[in-house]
Amino acid sequence: MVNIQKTAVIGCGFVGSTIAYTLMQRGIFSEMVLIDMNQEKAKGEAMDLSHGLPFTHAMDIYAGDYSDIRDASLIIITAGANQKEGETRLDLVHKNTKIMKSVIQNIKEAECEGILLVVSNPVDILTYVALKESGFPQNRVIGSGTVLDTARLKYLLGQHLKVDSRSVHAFIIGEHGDSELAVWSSANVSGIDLEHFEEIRGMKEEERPWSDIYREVRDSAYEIIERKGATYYGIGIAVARIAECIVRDSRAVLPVSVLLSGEYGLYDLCLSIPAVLGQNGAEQVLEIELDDSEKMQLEESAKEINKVLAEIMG
Ligand code: 6V0
Repeated sequence: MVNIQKTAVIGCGFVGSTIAYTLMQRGIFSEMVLIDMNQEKAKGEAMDLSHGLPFTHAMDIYAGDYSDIRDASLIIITAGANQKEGETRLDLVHKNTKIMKSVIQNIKEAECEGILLVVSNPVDILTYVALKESGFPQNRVIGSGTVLDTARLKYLLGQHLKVDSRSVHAFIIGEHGDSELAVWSSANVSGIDLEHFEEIRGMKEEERPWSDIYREVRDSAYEIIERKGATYYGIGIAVARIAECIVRDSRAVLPVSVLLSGEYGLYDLCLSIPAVLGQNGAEQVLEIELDDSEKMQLEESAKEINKVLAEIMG
């Protein structure tokens, strides 16, 4: 039996502990188990977080092992090496594939029925590895994908257009990495296309910085890692948002990494695409309108992923 109010975080480094901290503040779970191969680290994080509980919500937070996650409704996987300065996400693939396979083996042995949410990078590749190794149905294995990149895009557009980023509707899709793309053709502010919104806000055409904004989104992780060594707050909040959609069965549309089975003419790979998220995980993968150039960019992104998949799954 799955306990909808129980989650597990596997990997308690910068990202896992920040996710745990964010989830604790949100009050969406009543039980959270932390697992790390460094058990003392998991224990230390659980102690530190628990000391904040008198100020937040009633819940149990503890360090555990795989026998504790059997009834968790959501298993969040952040175990693995992070990018070092100058490394791309795809550079991490060999070490993190090995780690993902061992984590999934443990999850399988625990006979979990919950949803797997992969956060470790390269996330699209590792979501595919998790899906194949677990044998879980495709709706139950998702990656955090470009939810964070999309938030970065909305934030930067909000700054440029001088509007609350929550009123901006736009997606980054494709690989959570260097080949991702912005879907400019349908980007809008509350139904008003960006160029018209710029006019309304009194901006001139020559000030239009779309390509700079795209580059800033794509390269954000490199910029942050160069300055502070790792990224974790943005992804912490992005993962909490995904968790909320699943636990509350809210059916929000977020660009998570999911298996494609013919959508956009692509098969048998995981890529970040808008999907309806609810208690069953990715309930439906959506085919949003793309213009010809966006379709081509998505195909190029899929090619990059397929090259790596051929290497590690072959
Ligand atoms: P970190 O701080 O080095 O933490 C990794 C943790 O994983 C450590 O505590 C390890 O002990 C633990 N670990 C390693 N192997 C295992 C194992 N087999 N079982 C259990 N625990 C294990 O890294 P950080 O937290 O910064 O990053 C974790 C992963 O998240 C990396 O792959 C990052 O690249 C990735 N990120 C993904 C993002 C996204 O948007 N999807 C964003 C930021 C980072």
